Amino acid sequence: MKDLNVCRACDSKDIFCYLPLGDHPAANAFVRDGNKDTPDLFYPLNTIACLNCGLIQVADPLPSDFYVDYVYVPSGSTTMPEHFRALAQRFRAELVTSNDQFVMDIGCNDGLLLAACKDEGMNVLGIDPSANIAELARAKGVEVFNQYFTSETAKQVRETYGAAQVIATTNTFNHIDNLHGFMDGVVTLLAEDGTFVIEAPQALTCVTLNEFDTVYHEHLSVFSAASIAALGKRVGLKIVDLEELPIHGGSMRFYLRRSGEPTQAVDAFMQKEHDAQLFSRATYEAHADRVKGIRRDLMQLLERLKSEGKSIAGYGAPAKGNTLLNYYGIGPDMLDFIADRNTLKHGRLTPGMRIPVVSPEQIIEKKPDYLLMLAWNFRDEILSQQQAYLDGGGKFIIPIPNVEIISK
Ligand code: DWN
Repeated sequence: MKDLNVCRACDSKDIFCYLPLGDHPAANAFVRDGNKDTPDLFYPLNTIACLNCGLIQVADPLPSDFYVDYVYVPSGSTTMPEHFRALAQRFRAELVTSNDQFVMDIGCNDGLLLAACKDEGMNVLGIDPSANIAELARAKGVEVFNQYFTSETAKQVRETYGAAQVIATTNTFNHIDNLHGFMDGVVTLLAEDGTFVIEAPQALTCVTLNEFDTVYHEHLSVFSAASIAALGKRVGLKIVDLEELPIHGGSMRFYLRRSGEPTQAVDAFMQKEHDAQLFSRATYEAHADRVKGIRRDLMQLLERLKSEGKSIAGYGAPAKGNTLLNYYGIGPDMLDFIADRNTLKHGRLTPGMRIPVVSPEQIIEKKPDYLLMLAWNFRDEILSQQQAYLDGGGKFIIPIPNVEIISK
């Protein structure tokens, strides 16, 4: 297992582990029926902060072919298709000036963003290593270069397809161990006046809203604006604009180009990170204390409800849910099942705590008294979708940013 001796973004040695989460299985390694007798592989999960650039990071233990058989698709919510349609419209309006220019999406998954770009009349190419998910993108008419993105594949793509006017990467940049090699590939592939667009969860909300569960072996990094600036500077790119996004508990979208004046939003957000003390050890120690406080409150609540004979299940089987369940030690003795809409997860067990994942119909059938909402980042969508459950007297427990009970 590789240790992290210097920061993955800025090479600083001023890094420290503020939240050792113990040994965890890979958060998306949902156990197939046929593998129930095979023990899970566990890896240390130590959350580390860089006090120089504010990058939150973990060491990368996952096997190199981990993403070839993948279960996550963004289409499991109604929020994401709308989100990507708006992004495609911004590309059309501001970044792509002619139809022969390419929009490339690294980690294109099921092609949700590129399909929206095609609808806007743009030329698109997806780059993604996951063989099974790439088929979903191709079914949407999106061509996929089915490989990991490295500085080597960047050369191949450029030779075959030419330069990219826009290179997008959404919820993938945080999966990359060799960020420097990735950035070298980006500047190889990017047109001279092209734009590199990074969308990923942000460090500031991760720390201030106690979102410790969004850090797991797949999510090697949670980015501050300062860490993105450091990565860009190394290859001659600078942040010219950025947006704060409410999705996934708080994300950022960064626009990087070789030249151009940064908008005011860039300086304003950099100042916000300083004002929030994102480069001070005390900020992370306070976060770790709050995370332990949530454990105390949540476990006391679950144990009391169980002692009162209440039935409890889970709603949403996100990867982040497995960080929470494994760190807090919540298993099938506490949650009868976890309901999730993503059929790729049905009939599987959650990694580590081995709780069965079922279709949401089971909620109507089994009528659990309480549902622990592990997909808390889709709180509003789930509460409106599950109104009938609430009307029937069911209650939700929301664990992040603080333990809360929601009833009718
Ligand atoms: O970067 C990543 C993020 C974007 O997505 C990946 N590395 C892994 C994945 O993380 P996650 O699994 O924590 O993501 P989500 O999108 O928070 O997962 C939500 C889960 O909840 C999905 O399995 C779908 C499910 N869901 C549901 O059953 N009913 C979601 C909604 C909105 C619903 O109504």
